[in-house]
Parts: sequence; C-alpha cells; structure tokens
Amino acid sequence: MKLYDWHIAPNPRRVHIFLAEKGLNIPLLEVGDGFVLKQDYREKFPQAMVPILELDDGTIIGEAMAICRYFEAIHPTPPLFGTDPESIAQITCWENRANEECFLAAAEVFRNSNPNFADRSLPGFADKLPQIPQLIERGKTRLAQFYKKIDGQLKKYEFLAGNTFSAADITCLCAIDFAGWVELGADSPLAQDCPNVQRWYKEVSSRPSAQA
Ligand SMILES: N[C@@H](CCC(=O)N[C@@H](CS)C(=O)NCC(=O)O)C(=O)O
Repeated sequence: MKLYDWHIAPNPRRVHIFLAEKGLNIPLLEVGDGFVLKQDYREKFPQAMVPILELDDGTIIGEAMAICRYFEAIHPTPPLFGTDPESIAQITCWENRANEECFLAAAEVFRNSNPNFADRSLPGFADKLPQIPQLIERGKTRLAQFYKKIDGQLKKYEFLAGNTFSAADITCLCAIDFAGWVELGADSPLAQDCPNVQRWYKEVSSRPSAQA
C-alpha cells in the first residue's frame, strides 16, 4: 500500500500522527509541488486532495479519518477511536467538532486571505473558485468560539473526548497548528484566556507522534 502525501499539508498530518501512535510505517508518495498538487496526481484523482491511501489491490481510500479508521480496524492497538459505545460516540463527536469548527474555520481564514490561493479558495476544485474576503472575519469568530468551547471540555477531562488520548486530539492538534499558519493558533490572543487549552496543547504537542 502507499499513502499519497503532501508533507507540508495539515490533513495528511492527521494520518501521520495516527500512524505514529500506532507504531506503523507506511510508504509515502509525495505529490505536492509548491502550492499545488502535481498535475499527474490531479489527473489520476479528480477529487484532487490529499491524503489518499492506495491498497495493493488498487483500492482507493480518501479522507483522513476514513484512512485512520481503516488502520484502526486492521491494527486495533492502541485504540484511538474508543473501546465501548460511549467512548466511541464521544470521540466521534469531538473529532467531528474539531474538524468542522476548527479545521474548516482556519481554512476559511487561510484560503480566503493567502494570495497563493486566489481562485482556489476551496481544495479539490478543478474550476476557479474566487476568494471571499468576508469569510476571513467569520473564520476568526468561529475559531474564538471553538477555543472557548474546548476550554470548558478540557477543564473536565485530560483529553478532548475524555481521559484517553484519541483521534479527536489528533484532529484538534492539527487544526490548531493549521490556525497557527494565520496567527490564530494556541499562542494567539484568541486562545490566551483558555488555560485548559494551553495545558492540553503543551501535553499533546510534546508527544513524539506530534513530530510525525
Ligand atoms: N476532508 C479532507 C480534506 C483534505 C484536504 O483539504 N486536503 C488538502 C491539504 S490539507 C488538499 O489536498 N488541498 C489541495 C489543494 O489545495 O489543492 C480529508 O479529511 O482528507
């Protein structure tokens, strides 16, 4: 199998950290080329996004969390998607919130402000898609709200979805570091009054997998 990768991109990083937590080493194929994906990759996969996992029989699995769930199923230890109905539900809930409310909010700011993404304001579009400057402020507002929300959650629990490190922490860490690309990360004023976020961020960032 091989994992199509773009070493600087935040969504493939979710898979890298997940694999590192599992102690798995999967062959990578770099398909990034500056600020775009290589043309032959875009032609092969019209979805035009990374990560994508290709199995030895040619089966294609897209979406970072679908790839992680595949590895969870074939390498269940250590479990990163929960072990019982309640933990599975909590992890699914908080992983999804981290993606929708933090990752996508940071993407709103980044993709609508960075000149390298003019006309490419959403990933995976073959046609031109112009930037919408109003989404920059909306993204900032959403991020501020997300930091407050998870500060309350992290006051009750060591990790985002409970007292065990999980896929929810992985998505949240990658999303917050991505927000750092537009200076809205954990060290930004948005997160300054969130002591529980600070405590959690320090802890998860210092895990060896975070360097993956
Ligand atoms: N929902 C997708 C998001 C994937 C995504 O947005 N990937 C970005 C890199 S982080 C991408 O491929 N961008 C292509 C581009 O900007 O042209 C997932 O979870 O895998």
